[in-house]
Amino acid sequence: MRTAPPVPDETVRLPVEDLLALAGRVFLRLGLSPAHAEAMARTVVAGQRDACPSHGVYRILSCAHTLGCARVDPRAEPVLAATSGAVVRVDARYGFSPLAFERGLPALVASTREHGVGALVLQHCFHFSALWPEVEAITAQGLAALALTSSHAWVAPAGGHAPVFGTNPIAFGWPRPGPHPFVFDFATSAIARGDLELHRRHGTPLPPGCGVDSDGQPSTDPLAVAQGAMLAFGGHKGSALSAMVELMAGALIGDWISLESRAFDAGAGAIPCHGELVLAFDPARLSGGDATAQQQRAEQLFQAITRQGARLPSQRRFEARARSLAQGVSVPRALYEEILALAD
Ligand code: NDP
Ligand code: PYC
Repeated sequence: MRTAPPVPDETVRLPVEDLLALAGRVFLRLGLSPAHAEAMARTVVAGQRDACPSHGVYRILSCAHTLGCARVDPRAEPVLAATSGAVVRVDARYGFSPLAFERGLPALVASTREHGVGALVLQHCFHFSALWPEVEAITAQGLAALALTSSHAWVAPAGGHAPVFGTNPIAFGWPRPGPHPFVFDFATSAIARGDLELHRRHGTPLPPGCGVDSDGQPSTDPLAVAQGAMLAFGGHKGSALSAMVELMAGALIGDWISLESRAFDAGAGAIPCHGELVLAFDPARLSGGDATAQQQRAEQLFQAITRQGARLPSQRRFEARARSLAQGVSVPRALYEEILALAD
């Protein structure tokens, strides 16, 4: 089921570098430190470049809103704690998450190479991004990765009707020979909140099965669902996975679950504030000594999928990336003009 809203007809195309420069300028103008502005620009432009509109440059608007209403620190310097065993911990100190991830990545890679597995714990961050840029940064180092984060309590548990869970994405990456890793990254809700917001912005209905209104009745009206509850994908299975994300990326790491993040927000509608857990695995260390057989098995699996005409996750995204790099990144004109206005 395609849950993303239709892309508006009128678009502009910009070279990646130009869009990066514009996004960086806006973030600086909004008061971010240069390090945060650069990390944030890289993240939102990667999303736009890869045709992920819910986590592309549209997020500049939600960051601007958050800076106006929440206790985010736009200049917070993330603090990297001393590595303890295989665990690397970064306190984002209520800044945005991309810089905190970038600051923790080298220590995560080193820890994973040393122990075979590594864990990066991000705490106290305002988190708005897709997780695939993070798992791709890890697969680029020849490591496998699993990333989990909670959000605001927007999603009802299967069988219930009141929001408890965040949209709680799970992303996984496996390094492969060649330019692209195997990567998937999805919300455990039937639709990502970002896509719900875009449906609302464009005045289009949600696909059926994404949420209920405040009386618990099924609804395709994005506003009614925002005021009621979103639903997990796959019924009780998505609901259980979402609970796992709350436990692993919230309770386990000593940070907020989505109920707490939403309470902290107190109706402001800001970006959620919580933690993230990123796990990394060194295939060479875990293979039991036969890394070649390990890689062959993985490739055999991918071929068995693609040979029958099925596609691998992220293939659409990688194709969009190639297109954007060759022809420029497409941005809806109305959104582009809103972003330009923030730069002045
Ligand atoms: P989608 O449902 O769009 O895509 C999920 C994954 O499935 C992607 O890897 C996608 O690859 C793949 N896929 C889609 N269709 C197929 C297919 N036919 N065959 C094989 N693979 C397929 O993702 P969501 O809308 O659930 O999530 C979007 C983003 O929202 C994610 O990046 C997530 O991290 C982010 N998010 C962030 C949150 C946060 O708190 N920070 C909260 C919730 C979501 P492809 O992209 O190539 O289509
Ligand atoms: O799209 O569900 C979402 C989301 C929540 C926080 C960032 N993205």
